[in-house]
Amino acid sequence: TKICVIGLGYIGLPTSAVFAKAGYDVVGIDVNKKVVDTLNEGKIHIEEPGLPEVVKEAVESGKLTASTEVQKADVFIIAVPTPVHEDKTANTDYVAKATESILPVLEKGNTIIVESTIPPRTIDDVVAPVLRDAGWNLEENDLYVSHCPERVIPGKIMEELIHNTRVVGGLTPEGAKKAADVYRLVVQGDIHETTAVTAEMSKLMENTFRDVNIALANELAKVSDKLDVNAHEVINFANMHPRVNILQPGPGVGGHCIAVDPYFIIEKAQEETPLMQTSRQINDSMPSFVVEKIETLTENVQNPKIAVFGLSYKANVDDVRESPAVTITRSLQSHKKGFNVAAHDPFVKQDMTDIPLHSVEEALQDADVALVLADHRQFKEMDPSLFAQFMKTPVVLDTRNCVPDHQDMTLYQIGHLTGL
Ligand code: SAJ
Repeated sequence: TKICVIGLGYIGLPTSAVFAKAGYDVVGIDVNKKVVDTLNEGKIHIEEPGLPEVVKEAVESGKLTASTEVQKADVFIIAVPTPVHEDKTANTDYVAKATESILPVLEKGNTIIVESTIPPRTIDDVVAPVLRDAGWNLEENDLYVSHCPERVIPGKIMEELIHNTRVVGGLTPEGAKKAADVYRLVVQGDIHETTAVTAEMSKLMENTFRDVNIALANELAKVSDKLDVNAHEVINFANMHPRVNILQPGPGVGGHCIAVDPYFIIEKAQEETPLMQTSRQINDSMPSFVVEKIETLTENVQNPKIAVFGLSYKANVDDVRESPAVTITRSLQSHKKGFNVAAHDPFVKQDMTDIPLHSVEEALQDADVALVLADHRQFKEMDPSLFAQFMKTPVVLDTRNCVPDHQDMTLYQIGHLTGL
């Protein structure tokens, strides 16, 4: 079995590596020559625990190669981005282009799997027409077409790729079966076969479920602020109920999945989705809620210095895409109050953002407020006496409920702002 993976990003690259490691011939395709060259040297351009070792081994064994040109294969896995347009509708152009790109090399009996997250009916209405226009009879299974949404969480991709349950939706039942057989080569979790549109909707509902539930936690944080209640205690007690699991409030929802995917459903069913739409608004309102709290904390200070801890969208990753921490930092930088912002992040590297990065000590030196925006393990394990040691006034606003408290500092949390 030869596999051609289109798109060498956070999904395509680990997927290529896993199949190659299992002994299959894999060629990874990317439009970016630098990404291709890096991979052919046995190195990678993204950060993900466990991935560098597997890629190195796979490239050295000759099972994994990369190219900018598609090649003949038995199986094509499409893992290209589906960004959103300005109006939040999905841009499926990359999926369509990837499908077009394989037309010259397709052969009867090939299996085509789209892993990219796509709006409901994209396989039926975008992917299939490209193939039909090229003369393939999909109803007769000239080609086996399916959607198998990726479900891995950044930071644990290598583990989840193997162990997660997969849902495979075929354009035809035979298409689903063929794709399931492909994943059975490496996946140890269960594999369920269904229709393409059901697989599309299942994936989108997983991320929407999470978005709506985080919105509920964020709404609770705002209510708790108004009523002067500790939301973290409330969550703790409520979650002792056997059927309740409230998530954690925070500075907002980031990443390129959960903050985006609900819109793929909303665009197809505007009238029917008030809950999904409101949840997006609540989560998007959190950065300005945080900035307002910083304004209150620095009311009587001229040009306050804010030490920002964490720029990535969540704990222990370097990904700054759609990060609420970046939104908050930029809004402080351009604020009329003239904040002096000094950011620190142990994962994010300087070439990933134009926000200047500093060491812990530099960021804290003479700061008026420390603002914690990511629950990185380094912050959880940090010696909290550092705040009092370096800051002008040891006031900490922790939006992730992660920094240990200390007698020499004043700690506020999103969800527990008593005294503010
Ligand atoms: N967040 C909170 N409170 C919480 C949990 C998360 O504020 O209680 C925030 C995070 O800080 C982050 C955002 O939500 O900013 C999303 O983080 P996440 O860890 O929930 O999810 P992602 O975006 O890293 O990955 C999700 C996963 N989906 C689900 O868990 C349903 C992953 O399995 C998917 O594969 C991935 O989206 C994807 O690619 O779609």
